[in-house]
Amino acid sequence: MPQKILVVVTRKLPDPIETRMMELFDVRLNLEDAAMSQAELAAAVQQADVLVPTVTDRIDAAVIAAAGPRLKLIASFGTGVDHIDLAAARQRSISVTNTPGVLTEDTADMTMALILAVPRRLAEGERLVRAGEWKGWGPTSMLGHRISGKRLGIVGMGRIGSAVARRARGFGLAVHYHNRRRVHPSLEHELEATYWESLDQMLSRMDIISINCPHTPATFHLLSARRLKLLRKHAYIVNTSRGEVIDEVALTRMLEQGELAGAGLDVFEHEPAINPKLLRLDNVVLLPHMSSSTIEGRIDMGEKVIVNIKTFADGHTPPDRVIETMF
Ligand code: 8YV
Repeated sequence: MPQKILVVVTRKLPDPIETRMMELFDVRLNLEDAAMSQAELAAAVQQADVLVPTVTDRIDAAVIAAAGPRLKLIASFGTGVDHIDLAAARQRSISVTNTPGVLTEDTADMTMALILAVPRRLAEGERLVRAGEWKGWGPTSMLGHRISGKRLGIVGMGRIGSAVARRARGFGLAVHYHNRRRVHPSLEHELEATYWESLDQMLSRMDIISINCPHTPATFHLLSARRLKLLRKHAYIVNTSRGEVIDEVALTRMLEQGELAGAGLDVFEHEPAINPKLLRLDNVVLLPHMSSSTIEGRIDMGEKVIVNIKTFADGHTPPDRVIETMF
């Protein structure tokens, strides 16, 4: 019988995925789910044929340099690949795959939840009730802002951005977007979306901004201090992509000083650390990077990882191969 390939998984995955992996591969699981250090990652890639990392692992040039001759595939559990040095992997002829598509709807749902939660002060209201401080209904108490009829500016009209746009239309929002490339006219028509070639121009005219682009060297601090200043004082910003896309220090300062109405953040620049100043603000909703956290989504992601590994091991191009020029 041919020897099974050695697959090292860096975090605890859903049980059905781990069970299937044990059937198919010689798999090293992380049942305790303790995050691996850089040294442990380097040791893992010295022996493995395939590494299955997640967003919490930094697969940098040093880890890739430590890879043994057997390592041929990094099959990441997740869509974003900003935690992997793709150029270093390419130089070592190590393929990289991700899990696109299967977390689109879940992430868009959570984006929409934040788009509703911040202007309608949902978390603030919940805190008030739990603190036992609610004194009863009042005609001017807990007033938020109406969603319907407002302008939503989507930064990054890929799969997730489009799924957010579909939901937003149902809530009466006018959809605007900025993307590196204008999307196909049929999609623009379906979403009744207005394209802004200039991000600056779009930012200065929106009521709500949703960040849905990947984090790449080109989008690091895309929402820089200068660009954040273009936003209107009554605007809200929601981020379910990557913290690095927004200059978090500048954003926090503006929220503190009332130069922005509020923010809904599921991701942060230095996760899991959160700027303590953000924690003190009432007009922000802060989530622990959970936009794609559904059991269905996690199982689908695991299935994709398995298919990518199997296809690769069988000598074919895995369906979700990532190449640098995609980003
Ligand atoms: C994933 C994400 O859960 O897929 C992504 O890019 O940000 C998350 O929603 C995470 O990456 C798992 O590794």
